Amino acid sequence: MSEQQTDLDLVVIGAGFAGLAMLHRARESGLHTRVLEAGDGIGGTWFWNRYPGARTDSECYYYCLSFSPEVVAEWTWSERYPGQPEMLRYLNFVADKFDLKRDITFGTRVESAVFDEGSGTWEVTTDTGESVRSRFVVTGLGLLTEPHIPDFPGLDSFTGETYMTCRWPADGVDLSGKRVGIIGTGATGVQAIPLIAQEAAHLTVFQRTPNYVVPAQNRPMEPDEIADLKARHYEILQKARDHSFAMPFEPGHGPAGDFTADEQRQIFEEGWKSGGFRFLFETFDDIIVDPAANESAAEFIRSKIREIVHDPATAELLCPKGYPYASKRPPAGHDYYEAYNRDNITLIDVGSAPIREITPTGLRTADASYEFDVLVLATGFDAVTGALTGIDIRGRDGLALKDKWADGPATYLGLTVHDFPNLFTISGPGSPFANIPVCIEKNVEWIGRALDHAREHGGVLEATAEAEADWGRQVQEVVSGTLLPQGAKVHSWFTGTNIPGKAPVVNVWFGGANNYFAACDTIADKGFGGFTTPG
Ligand code: NA7
Repeated sequence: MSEQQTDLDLVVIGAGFAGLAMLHRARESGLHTRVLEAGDGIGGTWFWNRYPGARTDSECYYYCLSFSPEVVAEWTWSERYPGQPEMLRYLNFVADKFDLKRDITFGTRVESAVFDEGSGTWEVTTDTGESVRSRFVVTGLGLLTEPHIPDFPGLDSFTGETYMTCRWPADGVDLSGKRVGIIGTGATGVQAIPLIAQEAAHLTVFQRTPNYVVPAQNRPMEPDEIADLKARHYEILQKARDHSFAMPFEPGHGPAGDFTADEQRQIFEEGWKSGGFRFLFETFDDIIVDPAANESAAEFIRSKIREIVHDPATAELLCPKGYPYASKRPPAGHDYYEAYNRDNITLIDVGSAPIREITPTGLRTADASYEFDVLVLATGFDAVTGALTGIDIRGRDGLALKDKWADGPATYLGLTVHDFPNLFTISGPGSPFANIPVCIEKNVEWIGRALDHAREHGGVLEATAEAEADWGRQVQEVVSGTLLPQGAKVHSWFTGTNIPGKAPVVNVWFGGANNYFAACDTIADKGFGGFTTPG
């Protein structure tokens, strides 16, 4: 028997960065809110991804929440790129400071959310048999949530231990003395491989597509630096909000073509030393739009790989070719290429000889068999849409979101969907892929205003079909001027092509996070054009 509760203003799905920020904002508007969270604790991405080496790829002082000056003042980061345990401690610090957990129900997976036209409310049901009725629903499901496990024949026949990086046991895994095989060299695999190699007796890496990995250049944070960053936090935040990828970076040196090859190399060297995304955004301004600039950056990275990796055949296998740098989400490395100089690591190219099956003792590719005791799957996510379509969300006339999105997602601002009134999707498809916490907080601010507006105008806010179609056109148009769509041919989650059968469309906004924030603010300032309300 399901219990029914009818007195909620807002149900928030997910208790990661987005859910926590939304709950805090909703309380400011006096909304009776409940957060439903599948995990047994808060954290979302940082709750689930506990694999060795899991850490942020953005620097700590802008990969954080800004809504509370007290939190900014009181929390002190230890590393430039915090590890997963530190991120989880941070989010718990925020949640505890504002007593957020009292409104969060853990261990509760939302199975469906159905709009009832008669009452203008949503009925949300969970895997614990509960049913709650609410005027508004906000999803804070994350972009990279729904795990992708490739359909390898024989996966169940493996007699050793199998672990997904994104479901790594909280108590860790003892890999000492074991032969490990890992499939996947995306941002996750790139973080995990050096650490697994340190622990395991032997590590075999199965790589389908080599990535362009720039070292993150992690280091401890210094006390003076921390004090300075805290003092300037809101200035830094504004700088991030003014940046196309929501990072408080300096502009690049201009177009790469304005510089000689030697000058370019010197600037790339500086970017390499700065680390991570600074290499992409602070070297030249045209790397993601100009093929020649991109190839210069790509060739610089290849030269580094050849310099670092001693075995020339392994180095060549690690060199990405045939697709532009950053057209797949580029990982940040922590002694990644250096790991291949160990004598207990072997790199196998499963791009040219694909994995045919998992066997009881390992796996078989098109041309060889490999044995190991532990299989690690770092095979990515059904990104952006997967977590949303995994819930049976139904709008007007019983329309299922997954049917509406069968040929690709359609949203207005990545935040709302025509025919799904009062449903808001933080970081939904068509919103920016950029430094996520900054994007989340802008989304939350906007949704907070939208909820206030809806309550003042009849209680229902819905995107028009025209506004949604126009936004969809803009999402596709802005990306067509970049090299990013070319990543589609090498299974990029930006374009859905990492998932067999998924509609191959760009599902994030690449027209600049700054431009997106401005567009959202303008729409709210002008009274929510592109939306209908009853009154
Ligand atoms: P990614 O970046 O999607 O990487 C998944 C990896 O798994 C990638 O190397 C894939 O190769 C590999 N993969 C997937 N399916 C297969 C099959 N069938 N055979 C061999 N290899 C396969 O996910 P991550 O978790 O690493 O990173 C996700 C995001 O998290 C990242 O972008 C950051 O934003 C944080 P492929 O490259 O597709 O050839």
